[in-house]
Amino acid sequence: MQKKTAIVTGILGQDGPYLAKLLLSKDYKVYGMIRRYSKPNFENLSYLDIEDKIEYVTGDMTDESSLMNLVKSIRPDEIYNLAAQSFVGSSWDLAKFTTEANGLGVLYLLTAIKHFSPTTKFYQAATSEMFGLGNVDGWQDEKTPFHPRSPYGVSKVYAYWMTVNFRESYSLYACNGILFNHESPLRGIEFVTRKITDGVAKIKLGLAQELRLGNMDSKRDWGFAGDYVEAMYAMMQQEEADDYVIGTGENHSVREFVEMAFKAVDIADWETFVTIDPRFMRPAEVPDLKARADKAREKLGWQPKIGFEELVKMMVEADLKRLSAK
Ligand code: NAP
Ligand code: F7E
Repeated sequence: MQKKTAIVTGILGQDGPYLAKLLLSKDYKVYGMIRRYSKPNFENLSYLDIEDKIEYVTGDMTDESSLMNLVKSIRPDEIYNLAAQSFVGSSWDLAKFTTEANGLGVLYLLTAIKHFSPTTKFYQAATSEMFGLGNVDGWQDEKTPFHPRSPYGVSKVYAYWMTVNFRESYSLYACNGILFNHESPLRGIEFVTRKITDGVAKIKLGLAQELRLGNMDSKRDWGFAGDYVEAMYAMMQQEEADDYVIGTGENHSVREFVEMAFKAVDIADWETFVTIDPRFMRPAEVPDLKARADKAREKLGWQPKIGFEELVKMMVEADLKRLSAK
């Protein structure tokens, strides 16, 4: 039997490698889309030992013709669109690029599917940042109104509705995974969880004396990226395409994350190491996110396996190991 094929955009990021590993375990041929670099960084793929198992193809979310060519020449069974300017903090300074890559890029991909490969299934990496201030009694689910608070959130709302619209207009199998924050040892260093676990590991090893952070009060529903890619895959194997909220249903403040990370290295007087730095405050904040993922549990049979404490420990230990090896 012929292997199933999938294009994964954003293959070099955090989620790309976890998803690719899952697809490879299911015997897919995986095409990983990367931009044109003078020196690409395959570190996350080699961390999972799959660097040599991917077929790399060149494309850029801002370059319509590159996406058209890929869809036309590969005509894959599935496309997982994970590529994005995903750092909320930079999206005010890079508002146009963020809009083009995260918003228009999705329109280009959907249009390419419609014209050249209408049976290809499409997964869009939507996000809890679309909710922003929106909540119902402190929770967010598929029916909660969007009120994004950053150019990143706005760009993802555009992509979300374009995905829904192509599903409704052209009967494409196109779905949105509305994923809440998910983390891992592969998380980019500028995101708060990895910044904290890397900083705490450095302090423990005597390589740094302080950790500078912004808003310690905001709350996030943090899960493990390895669990969340299973939900992406499950969404693409249903009878009909649909949109799903994915999260743990438990949230914690940045302060609690910091406390837990220091606890993992047996440092009790953690407050002496933390400095609040206004440079890391945002023009508008998303204060509180908590997923009600009942639909995913009922329809996809999905639930997270790794809890908050285990996640923090996993990330701190990975950073200690990485830094000690240097
Ligand atoms: P990530 O680590 O930032 O990875 C994103 C990838 O997209 C990077 O490899 C980046 O390439 C690539 N990319 C950026 N601009 C591009 C462009 N113009 N053309 C092609 N590729 C481009 O993000 P992640 O955490 O894996 O998240 C995956 C997706 O899920 C993103 O769309 C993100 O917005 C969304 N999401 C993430 C979370 C989360 O908590 N992690 C939650 C909800 C939704 P370079 O390596 O070249 O920079
Ligand atoms: O911030 C606060 C910050 O940058 C989390 C992306 O994957 O998840 C991610 O977006 C919170 C915010 O992630 C620092 O103000 C305090 O309230 O780790 P973050 P994010 O903005 O939630 C969503 C679901 C996505 O879709 C995004 O792609 O932590 N915070 N001090 C800080 N944040 C950072 N980065 N650095 C600080 O020093």
